[in-house]
Amino acid sequence: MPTANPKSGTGVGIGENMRKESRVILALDEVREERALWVAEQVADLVDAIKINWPLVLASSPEMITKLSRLSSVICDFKVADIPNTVSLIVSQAVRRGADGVIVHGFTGSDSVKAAVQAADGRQIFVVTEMSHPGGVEYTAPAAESLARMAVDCGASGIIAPATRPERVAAMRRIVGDLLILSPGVGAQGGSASSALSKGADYVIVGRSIYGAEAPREAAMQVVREARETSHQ
Ligand code: O7M
Repeated sequence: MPTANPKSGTGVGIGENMRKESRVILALDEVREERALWVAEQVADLVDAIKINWPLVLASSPEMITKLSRLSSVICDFKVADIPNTVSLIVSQAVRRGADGVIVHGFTGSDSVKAAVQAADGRQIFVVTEMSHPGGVEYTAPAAESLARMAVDCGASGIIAPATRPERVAAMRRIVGDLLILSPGVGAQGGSASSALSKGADYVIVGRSIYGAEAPREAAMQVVREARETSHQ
């Protein structure tokens, strides 16, 4: 059975970095609000954070960020891509709602990424480098190395790199040193947790194969088991 409040149970509170235990982050793109909350409750003690993206925010309300933050660390995946002033406004509002981290695009340039880091006020900013879908090789892949270097220079906490191309995770690791690497594309997009983690990812991001499963807790446990086995190799 899920525990009541894993966030307080592990001492991860507002403004603190997310824990690193299972190394699995749930991408909660479920648009049925009730089911989304049920899935979150089912897996909150298993995953290190819950990532919320536009589908669930638009299907419910920004209040969902606050609700989820009572269960888990929350990363707002708004892939913010704008001028520094607008970036700063968006990041501040996400933090005000309870976000522990916010994901931004890097192609907007270093001034926008620095504005995000400043507005995050101690919370974590993650910068997208190469995207995991097939189209990610067209424009993001050629720029990924320089986006990763820029993320380091701007004081970001980490980057996003594709589990669908684990060798690219390894390439990004060589650039970012000990910055965090969060790796989406596991399961539904064809990537595996073990290959992304063994190539240098700190966390894998998993969506449909957990929240879309008939038994999300069992599905999450399966990924957590795979991640744990990889960590111990
Ligand atoms: O496991 P899935 O495919 O159902 O979900 C993957 C999640 O990761 C989903 O929320 C995507 O928006 C996100 N994502 C990618 O799939 N690919 C990327 O390159 C980047 C992200 C992401 O999280 O960016 C921060």
